[in-house]
Amino acid sequence: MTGQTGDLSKFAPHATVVQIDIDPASISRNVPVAIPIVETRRRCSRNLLPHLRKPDHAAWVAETDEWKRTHPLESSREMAGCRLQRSIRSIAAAFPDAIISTEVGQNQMWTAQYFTFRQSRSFLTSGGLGTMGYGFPAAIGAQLGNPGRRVIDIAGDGSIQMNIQELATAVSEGVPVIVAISTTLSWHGPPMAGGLPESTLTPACAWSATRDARLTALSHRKTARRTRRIS
Ligand SMILES: Cc1ncc(C[n+]2csc(CCOP(=O)(O)OP(=O)(O)O)c2C)c(N)n1
Ligand SMILES: [Mg+2]
Repeated sequence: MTGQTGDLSKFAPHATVVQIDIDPASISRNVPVAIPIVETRRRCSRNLLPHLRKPDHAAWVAETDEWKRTHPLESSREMAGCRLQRSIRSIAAAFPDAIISTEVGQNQMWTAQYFTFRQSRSFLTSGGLGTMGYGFPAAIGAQLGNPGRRVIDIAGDGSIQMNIQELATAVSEGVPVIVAISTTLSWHGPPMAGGLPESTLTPACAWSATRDARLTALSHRKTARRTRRIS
């Protein structure tokens, strides 16, 4: 709740807000909460988990199934010019059992849609208040925890720069993660005065922005070579 909540007076108007925080000073700091709980996460989870009921999502799943039917992903012919999406499909074909992390942006959205995951608990992505720079350290952690699996960070050319210094960690620790960096021409940024030109919001423009996406895979070995060359 300390992040971007927009107009606070309109924040979740019908919700009963429960805030769990170890710091009493943070309770109701931004949004008035109905139920404050000052507790450590561990103790709180331990006490709350036994009371959770398994939710029934059948209606929601049926609704999303209907959306998938009425708005399917574009056919491969339609995405012929879209190299980023095709590259993600290629990565999925080459490494179908990989653990995938992403950064934030198109790299994340297209990966979520075009990487066909065969195993659960294999997708690490910073949803919600998504944080650029998440994917690479997440990949390093996943690789350390799963030495037998291929781990790939599908990154954007912007986000990778947030934690690119961790290449040194990957090399010095011998962590063989792959980083696939997509180079896009799309525009991101805070809202411009007067809003974005309408054309940049159209799907046609999104396609043309990704037409020029190029994907570069930096393997650990190449990275090590480069690092040696630099040092
Ligand atoms: C730390 C941080 N700063 C800013 C943002 C806002 N933001 C979301 S996506 C994005 C651009 C990401 O660019 P890139 O990594 O190249 O991804 P692409 O969309 O090109 O795949 C920005 C600035 C953010 N989510 N996190
Ligand atoms: Mg980019």
